[in-house]
Amino acid sequence: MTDMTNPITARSMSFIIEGEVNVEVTVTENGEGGLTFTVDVLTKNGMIGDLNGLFFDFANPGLVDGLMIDGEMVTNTQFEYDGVSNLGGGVNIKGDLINNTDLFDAGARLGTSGMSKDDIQFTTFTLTHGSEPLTLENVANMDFAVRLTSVGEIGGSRDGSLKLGGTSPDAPAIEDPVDDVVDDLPSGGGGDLPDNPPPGDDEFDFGDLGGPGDGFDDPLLGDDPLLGGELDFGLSDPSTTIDGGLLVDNPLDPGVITDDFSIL
Ligand SMILES: [Ca+2]
Ligand SMILES: [Ca+2]
Repeated sequence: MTDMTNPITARSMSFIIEGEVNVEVTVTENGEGGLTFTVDVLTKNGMIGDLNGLFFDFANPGLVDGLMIDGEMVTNTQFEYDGVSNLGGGVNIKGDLINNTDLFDAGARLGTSGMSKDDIQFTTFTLTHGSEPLTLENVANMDFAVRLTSVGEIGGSRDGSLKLGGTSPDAPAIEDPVDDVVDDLPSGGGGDLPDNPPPGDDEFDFGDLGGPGDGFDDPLLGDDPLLGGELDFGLSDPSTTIDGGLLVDNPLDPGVITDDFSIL
């Protein structure tokens, strides 16, 4: 189940590949590390077409080989950096929209060519990677192309075909819906506690504050009152674990962690 409550993993962007028909592509982070694509043929001047394939560039060359596409109408896929131009069955883009130095990196063939078996004006598929989560940045500002056959007036002969190209936009900014002292604090602090939480913040994460020597530099132990600080998260949290064992701060030997609970 996609967690739609987290905008960080549910960003979406849409753009239109324009031509004799327009094709709207929407890419949405699915909350599980995948990108859900929808491809929608928008009727233009009474014209429609059968979607045959979508080609696109991918920002990270190192991830291309691990990509996968899954969708009900997907009948073939290819992934090869600068190596995808022909998905078979006449679904190719070679020589029309691209130069030979930047071929497409990914392609999904959709249904069968022509409208006789499937007349696809809308479809969806999911792009994932075998080991890495994907974000919109992977497909933002990338070249896209769409292949259509059976292009023509609705109800007419529909004997045209199209190869259309376009470019995806910037990925929308990641919103910061949860006030988080770590990224809301000014950078380069010297380790002093801020006087108050920044507006909208309701808690601090002392373990992440400052750097070495600031008195808050151990996220497990927190600061130690015997060393002049005010807080001791190690004592207040006996469940703190290192390598699976229970450890506590030793009040008799400040700063030293131990698994000896008798000292408490
Ligand atoms: Ca490329
Ligand atoms: Ca078809």
